[in-house]
Amino acid sequence: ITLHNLGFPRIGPKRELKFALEAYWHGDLDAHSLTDTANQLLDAQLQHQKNSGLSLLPVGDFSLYDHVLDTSFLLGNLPKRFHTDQPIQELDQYFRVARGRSRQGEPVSAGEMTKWFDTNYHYIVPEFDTDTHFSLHAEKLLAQIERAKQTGCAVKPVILGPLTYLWLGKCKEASLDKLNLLQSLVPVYAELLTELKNLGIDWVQVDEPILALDLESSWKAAFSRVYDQLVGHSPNLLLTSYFGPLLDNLETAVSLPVAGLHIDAVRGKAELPKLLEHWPADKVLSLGVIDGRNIWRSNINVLLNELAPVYAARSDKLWLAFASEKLDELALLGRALEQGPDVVLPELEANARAIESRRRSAQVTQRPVQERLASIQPDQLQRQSSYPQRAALQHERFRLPLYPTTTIGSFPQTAEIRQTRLKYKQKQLSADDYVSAIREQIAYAIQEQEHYGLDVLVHGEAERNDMVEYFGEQLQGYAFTRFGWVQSYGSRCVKPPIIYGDVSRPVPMTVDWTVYAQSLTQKLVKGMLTGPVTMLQWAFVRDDQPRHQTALQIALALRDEVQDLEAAGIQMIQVDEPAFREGMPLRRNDWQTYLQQAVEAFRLSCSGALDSTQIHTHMCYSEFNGILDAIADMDADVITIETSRSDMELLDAFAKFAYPNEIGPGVYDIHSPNVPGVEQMVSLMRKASQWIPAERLWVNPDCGLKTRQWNEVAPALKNLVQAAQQLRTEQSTAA
Ligand code: THG
Ligand code: ZN
Repeated sequence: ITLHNLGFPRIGPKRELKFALEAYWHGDLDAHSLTDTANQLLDAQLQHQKNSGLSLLPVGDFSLYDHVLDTSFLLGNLPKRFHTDQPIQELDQYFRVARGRSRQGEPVSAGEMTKWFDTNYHYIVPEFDTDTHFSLHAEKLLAQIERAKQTGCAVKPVILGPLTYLWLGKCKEASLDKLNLLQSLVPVYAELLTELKNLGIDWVQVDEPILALDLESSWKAAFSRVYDQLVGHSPNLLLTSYFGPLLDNLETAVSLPVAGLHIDAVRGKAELPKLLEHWPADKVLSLGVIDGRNIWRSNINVLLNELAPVYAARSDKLWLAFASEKLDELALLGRALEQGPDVVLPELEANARAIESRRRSAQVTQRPVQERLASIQPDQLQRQSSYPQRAALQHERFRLPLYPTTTIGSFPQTAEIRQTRLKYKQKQLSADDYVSAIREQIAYAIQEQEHYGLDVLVHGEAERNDMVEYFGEQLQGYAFTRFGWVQSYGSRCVKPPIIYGDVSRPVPMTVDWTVYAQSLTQKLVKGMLTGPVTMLQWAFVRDDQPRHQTALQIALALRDEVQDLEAAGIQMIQVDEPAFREGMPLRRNDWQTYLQQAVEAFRLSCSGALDSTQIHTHMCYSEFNGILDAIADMDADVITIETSRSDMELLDAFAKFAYPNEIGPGVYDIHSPNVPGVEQMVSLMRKASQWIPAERLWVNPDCGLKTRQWNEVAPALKNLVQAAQQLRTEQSTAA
């Protein structure tokens, strides 16, 4: 049996890559040292995989920022705005596209970022236009292959397939059919594969995860055209699909002339019999049998029972794979299949005991939570009055100017703030001293915001490590890891909490900090919560009850928090749902159920608020096409969204849909260190006001500011306030 994995976490067990990158960007590390660190990490990762007994090592999955961006470089596809006559180091050119600037260079708009399928990972969107042509730049990949060969193991290069690459990209010209680009793209892939063959590579993993999506027939048809052209002078190709079952793409995938096919046998388990029925005897079938999307231990004994007949029927052409760390489970499974379960009986028994003890744990069930869940009433799922009625009350109460300004919630997480939290966690700081230190930070954030002239303030979230982890830490039913880092984008990582049991809120979670912030200012302070859909989506969720049930438990806890904030005098409360869109199932067939349940959970968390309390929500990087009715159905009074990197294009959809409530389209791209100018923001808002009436527009950055520094935030927000003032003046002279 061949054991392999599809890729390996690249950031390093202690986030070594993150720290090296950030040091490089700050000018504390030179290019040579960054490359050194990256190579050391890569070597360690390869060694680790080798030691786990893999038969094939993946290479090409490692990246300094993002593997889709690497593919754009590999294929020579850089947007024109990055072309420059200046001599520029390749590394700096790379970070210009990723971050909108090189180490010292002039700012440039960064490549757009968007979510990678239904995950919390973001990739840099390839850009295409009618002039796009491709050329091969494989030096980096070839160098990595050389390094991997040093291990003495067989090496399996991993590349993003041509169809998925095109599918992920974006055309600046609407008239361009991306599939037409295949003509110039496929020869470049062919050239690459020929080179790999000349290097003596036996297998190449070609990732085509779009096979887990609903594809139009033109895209399905393109698969056979493309792969017919590619197989000729290539090493063996392992066409690789993941993120879900193949469903209607199964015939397409099976009929391709490639030497092997990898499928997601966790989410796609149900179609395994059908696949085996059609399976050609000479073709490799690789099964992704270990869940890479969750942390729960695999039930090896069950897997073994399922796989034993498959193995018996076709042992020579069966591969088993896992995409990340649980390589030991994979090794155990491989040995049990090959040598028989008796050889590894103690390990199998230990696995069974662990599974059983989790099932029986008394920590999992909380009766009162389940009873409350069972007695949810329909009136708990809607606000007392409709939006127009609430808006009238709220506007009367708040008396905000036209184009009110606000921020999304977080302010810079300075080294000092991180130190404070760390010291408190390590008990080097007493609870009293911790509270004073955080209060000082809150006071500073409030004072700064007043100074910039913002209309609606926030407390700044100095007490929060992460918007999901922070709440999880205060809820029952949650557990945490110390080093369970997952890359989110570039150097940014998150540590998803683990939901293992029924969720409840022992005590209020945000009330003290928010009330303190409000006590410091005459302006309104917005309370700041993370919504139930996002709390669920960004955690490792228990797999022993339906996800929706867990979402509703979280929603009930948040509902209590909303009511406590309100009772403490807070008049605006933001319930963030940045993961709302990413939680969407990949297949259209499953959307309706998801959306209905997601909206229900959100509404359960907010609808306890009075009409005169303004509920905000926020979403990042969302593609709203097709889900606007659900977004409207959430019935938040105000929604702030990401639009700045996409030039307000998104608002077109909101306007066509006639979105009924208030919107704050982000005008400041906070993912880049660049400071936006007043004119730039005014012109974005002018564009917005062509689509949405000015009375329903807010002016704000497009996400939280925790990753920025105060010296970037201060000029940017002053400009933002000035932009709003200019818009008000324009509006009143026009009237
Ligand atoms: N939290 C979680 N997921 C997210 C976001 C989040 N996904 C989407 C979006 N926000 C991604 N953005 C970020 C922004 C900043 C950070 C992570 C994701 C970040 N992380 C710290 C770091 O990398 O240094 C570590 C966090 C910590 O200190 O605990 O700053 O906000 N769950
Ligand atoms: Zn955001």
